[in-house]
Amino acid sequence: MRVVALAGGVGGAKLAAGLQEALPAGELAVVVNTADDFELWGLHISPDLDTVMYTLAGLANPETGWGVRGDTFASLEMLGRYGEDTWFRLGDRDLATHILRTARLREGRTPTEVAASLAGALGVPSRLLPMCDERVRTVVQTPEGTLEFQEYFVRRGQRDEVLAVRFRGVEAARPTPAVREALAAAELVVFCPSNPVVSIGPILEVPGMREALAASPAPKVAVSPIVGGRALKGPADRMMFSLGHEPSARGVARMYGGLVDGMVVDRADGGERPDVEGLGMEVLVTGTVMRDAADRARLAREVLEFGRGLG
Ligand code: FO1
Repeated sequence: MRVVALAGGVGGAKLAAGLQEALPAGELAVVVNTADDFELWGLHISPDLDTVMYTLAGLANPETGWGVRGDTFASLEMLGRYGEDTWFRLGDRDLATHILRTARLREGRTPTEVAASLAGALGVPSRLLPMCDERVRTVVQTPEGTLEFQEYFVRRGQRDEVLAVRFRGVEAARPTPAVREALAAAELVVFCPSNPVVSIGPILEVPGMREALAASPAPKVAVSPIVGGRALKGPADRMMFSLGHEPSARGVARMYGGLVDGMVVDRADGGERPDVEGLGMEVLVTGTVMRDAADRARLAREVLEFGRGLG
């Protein structure tokens, strides 16, 4: 079954890994948010692409979900000695990825080509697809002013109230041919449990993406990243609330209204089933919290089965 997953960072990567395990090699393509990308010391950093890549390669740090397992921070310590601000924790092994990505982009390769070659070298059997090849940057408007995404997310620890979110440059972006082909050939599209505002949001905002999704004959299923009114990780719940969305599985379903045929909600939110069904969606109620590899494999199998039933 050819599956396309839309994913942001850690939560999305976990379900993508479960899907990869449940499917024959080569049947999964993951379309990844690249609006969190930024530059540091002249290096191009793609946090969500790398989080998904390391997770699919079995290399991710299990404690954080991002970065490389067992990584060391000698380079960062040295940068600190030079007086540099080291708030963004780049590990030594992780740095190799950024060095190579940056070099290849400077040689004129596209982000799609670079992602494919890096993931291929790490033995990832799935296709890792940046949402677009153009440069898109999430900026967050807060009471303290406009912040770059990683400034808001990592440096300031997501403490600011989010008044608005913008994806700079998105107007000029387009889904890549690889993304279009994957969607056209898909038999199921899965919206991973990633932040609907800043992870899945930018993917959907790429002009032409909603049309490509609508044109795909595949059923579409979303897994709610909100469980019991709370985001499992990160600021999705507070962000949804301050932007006028209800922080609930139902609220996520409303945001995806008209785009998905089915919603997977946690048992804690089973009571929201009638409201989600009222939006014209089928609902699967199950355990959605992925604590370990067994959880993500089970959830992935259930999502695939649910999706097949919608087809
Ligand atoms: N997230 C953090 O909270 N702190 C960090 O220091 C940090 C470093 C980092 C390095 C490489 C990488 O690929 C990701 C990293 N992340 C870090 C995660 C990442 O910035 C965010 O989780 C995403 O952008 C949100 O999806």
